[in-house]
Amino acid sequence: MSYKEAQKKFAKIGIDTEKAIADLQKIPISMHCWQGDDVGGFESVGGASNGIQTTGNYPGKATTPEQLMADIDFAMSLIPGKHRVNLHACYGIHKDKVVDRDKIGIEQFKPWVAWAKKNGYGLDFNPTFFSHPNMKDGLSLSSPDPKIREFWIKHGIKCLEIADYFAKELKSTCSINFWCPDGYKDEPSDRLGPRKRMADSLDKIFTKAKYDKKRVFPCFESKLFGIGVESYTVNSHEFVMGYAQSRKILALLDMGHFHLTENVADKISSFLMFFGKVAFHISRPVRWDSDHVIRQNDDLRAAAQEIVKMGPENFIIALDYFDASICRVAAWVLGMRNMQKELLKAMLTPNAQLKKLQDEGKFTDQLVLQEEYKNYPAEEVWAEFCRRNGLSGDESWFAKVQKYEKEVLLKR
Ligand code: RNT
Ligand code: ZN
Repeated sequence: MSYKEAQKKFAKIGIDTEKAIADLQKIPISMHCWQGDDVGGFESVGGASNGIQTTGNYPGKATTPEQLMADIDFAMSLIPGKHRVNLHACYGIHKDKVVDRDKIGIEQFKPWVAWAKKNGYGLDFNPTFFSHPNMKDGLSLSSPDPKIREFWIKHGIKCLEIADYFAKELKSTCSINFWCPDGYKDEPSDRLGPRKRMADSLDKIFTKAKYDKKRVFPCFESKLFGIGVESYTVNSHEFVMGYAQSRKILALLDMGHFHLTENVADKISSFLMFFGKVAFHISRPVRWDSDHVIRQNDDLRAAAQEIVKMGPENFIIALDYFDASICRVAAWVLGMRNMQKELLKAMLTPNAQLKKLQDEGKFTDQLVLQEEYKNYPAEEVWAEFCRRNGLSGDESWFAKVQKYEKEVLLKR
């Protein structure tokens, strides 16, 4: 089937494929730098630790800023549209001596900004509350030790200032996401104390930091449990919802941070109603929050459908996975394109018609059409979208990654 034929078929159910292509072009996705080096960063050679871990030892990972930037550029060249890059504080670029997290500043991020400007990327940011000796007993902002809290409060303040610098320099709003792995492996005796300390530390960060609220969007990410913190996480879903709502910041939903039977897509409309904007980590849990590359599965489809129905401009869409067992560049490109494909499929669904059927109580019609519309020729529209971006819609991007792998990645 040609694009023209697909266009006609969609037109019959009231879908304008040209509008879908134009709308998809406008959706930036924040691509996570940390898939490129297994959340390693440039402060030490130790790798990710203290509440975060990767599995796999696939060859070719980036170990210097230049390599990581080159890999991101290469991946971006195979992804249609203009996108953003999501950095973590541990990716600061240090000259001779590593500047500790409580003292980092724009100096360590100037090369990133220069690179982003050159390539037309927006930048998002994250303080790094892991892979550091000051994660005492697995706690950061909620530690009972005031010195430990003080260190991490300073880090949070510095990071908000760096985010403000990104937004100002790149003339593009910057979302900054706070995720702290704080929690306990076994049943704690006190569940309230750590949460009170967490709230107090965050309040200090948000009141002391100098940043422009119009261009910097702080987000706060919840998590049900983590490896090593199976019994209690300070920043549970309820804690995050309450804190974010009362302090007027955004709550961030990570698809991998809930019970596996929970429908994360169902949460989106409630978030939108009460926060106005939704920050999202698109990930794929497999048994635990194992950070596999996102696939075109039912969960991703459902999330994309909600994003499209609620208005993509109301979302901060960021990917978050880090598979160290496969080619990292392929992992980026595949995930980004999968996200875009699902957004496009959602745009090609006659949602107004289906909504009407729901409101009229015509549930048989709704079910039948929901299923039948899944098989409409979205691939043709995707291929056309890619063509207009100078790319091919099929798997031929992968041969290019394999060539890059042979010529660049495996020579490292
Ligand atoms: C971890 C959280 C968090 C991290 C990144 C690296 O469970 O999902 O978002 O993945 O900050
Ligand atoms: Zn996340």
